[in-house]
Amino acid sequence: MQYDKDTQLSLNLWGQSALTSHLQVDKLSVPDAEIILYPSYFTEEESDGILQRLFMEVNWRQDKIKCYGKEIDLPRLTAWYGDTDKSYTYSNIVMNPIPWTPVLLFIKDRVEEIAQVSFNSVLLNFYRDGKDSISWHSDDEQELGKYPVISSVSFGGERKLQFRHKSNKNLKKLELNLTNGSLLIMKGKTQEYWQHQIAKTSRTVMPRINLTFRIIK
Ligand SMILES: O=C(O)CCC(=O)C(=O)O
Ligand SMILES: [Mn+2]
Repeated sequence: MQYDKDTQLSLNLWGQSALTSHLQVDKLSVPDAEIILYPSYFTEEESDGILQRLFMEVNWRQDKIKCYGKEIDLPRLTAWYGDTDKSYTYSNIVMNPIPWTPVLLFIKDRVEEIAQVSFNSVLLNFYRDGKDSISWHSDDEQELGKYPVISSVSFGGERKLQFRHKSNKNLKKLELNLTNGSLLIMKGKTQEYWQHQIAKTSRTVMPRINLTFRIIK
């Protein structure tokens, strides 16, 4: 699998606005997927401030899932915000969104600038330490439509996002470092052909908050 590091030049060929053309971008050359990573989309200063506010202001909840008939805590805290007429079912949990807050609207505006779509909801995950995780899955719920555009923003401790192809076992796993202030865009066939996860780690990692902006149809 190749991993292309594109620069501002190729981005301009893709029609990037002058406002964002200074950004470093890694456009991955992966079969059956469109994955674009901006490692420093938000500055460190912005990211640290946003992390504090999200930590304090978000209405974090501890959801449970059924596993072999037993109820267990999801290994992370979550929250669901967005346009209030859109509910969403996730791991058999029905999420009713809380209305947007100023800090979430600030992040949403910045992300939409580059994703060139309008998001109507965001799922937030809070990984308290290395024991928190999200296991292999695709963001392929029916409500998201066939080729969803998902913008994933990370603040706080760096974690690895892994990708594996669902059927082509010749393709190696792909691993991306999601740094403080990074923006990852997944679109096209990515969710149809690939799964992703944040595995647990025994390394000492700082708390991390991830937001995945989505469009619920
Ligand atoms: O925390 C991450 O980077 C991934 C989160 C994710 O995959 C999800 O919420 O669906
Ligand atoms: Mn996901």
